[in-house]
Amino acid sequence: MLKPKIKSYLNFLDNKSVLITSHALADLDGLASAIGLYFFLQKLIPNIITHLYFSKISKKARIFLEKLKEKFPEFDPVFEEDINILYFDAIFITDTNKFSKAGKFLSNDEDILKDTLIIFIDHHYAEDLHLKQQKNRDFIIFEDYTSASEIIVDLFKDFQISLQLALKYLLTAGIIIDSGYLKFANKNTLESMAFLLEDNIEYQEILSMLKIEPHISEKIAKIKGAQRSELIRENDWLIGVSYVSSFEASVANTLIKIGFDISIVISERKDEYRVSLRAKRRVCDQCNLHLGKMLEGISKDINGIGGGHEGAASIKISKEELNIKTIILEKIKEILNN
Ligand SMILES: [Mn+2]
Repeated sequence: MLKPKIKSYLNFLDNKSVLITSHALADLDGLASAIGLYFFLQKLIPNIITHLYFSKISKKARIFLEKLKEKFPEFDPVFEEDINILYFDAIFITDTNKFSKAGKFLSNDEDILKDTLIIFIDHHYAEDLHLKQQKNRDFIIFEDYTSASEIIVDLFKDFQISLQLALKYLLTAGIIIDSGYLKFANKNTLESMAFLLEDNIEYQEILSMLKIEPHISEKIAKIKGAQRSELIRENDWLIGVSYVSSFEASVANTLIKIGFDISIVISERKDEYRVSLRAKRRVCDQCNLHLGKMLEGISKDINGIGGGHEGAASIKISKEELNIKTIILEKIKEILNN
């Protein structure tokens, strides 16, 4: 499916100006898949004009990229500093399945871009989005992949295009992060890893490049989040609910590490709530719990933005919604009791 699809765009993309970007606050997988695609398209289509742009890059991704450039000074994907979105013939958005998740520089202007071809490349659950036929919109979605980086690896493989060493490091890092250090890996994840690690790549070196001592504020958030956590028992499942002012995702992971089966961490920001959820694989499997799908459903009811994976998802909602905790908890209990 991948190769024919890309082939169908070859003629169109020749001599065209193409923007490659990722979701808002690009993480390592977003960054790696976008940069990988940038080099792939350059090699595949000789006369394409590629532009890379990220409105914001997460700290972890930024630090990894800095370390990578130190190790490979010749690796230098060019990031645009300022772009005019109307300038491009096509826009690729990686690690993203819908417009609203792309950087704000795009999200405010979907109508303006109705004549621009936009291709989403993603591995997140996408409802029936990719089935909907929309003019100038295309979706390359592999829901069973643990990372968008793996889709890019497939592109290089399918078209037999070689990857520079630095890019292999970067894509490997993208896969490691999104697969939770391979905890959520499947056959495809490991095949992609094996392909990338063929050369003299030091896997352990990539792991150490990924290590960042958390800032003291994050460590405090984790500790406070754990201290404040409320234990709710539903059958034999232990649900942890906690409140922090930031680092909700990190705190949600911490709660799972200390023994909760499901964690819900609510962070009150200036004009919205951000809620991170995590669940152990066992509860997802046994109870058919898919946090991403669940939060997408809740989003529709209460007008939030939510989604994600089976065992890790998040939702943003306006502060007018006063009982977000109850809404999420009720939904989880309903699923656990089914
Ligand atoms: Mn991803």
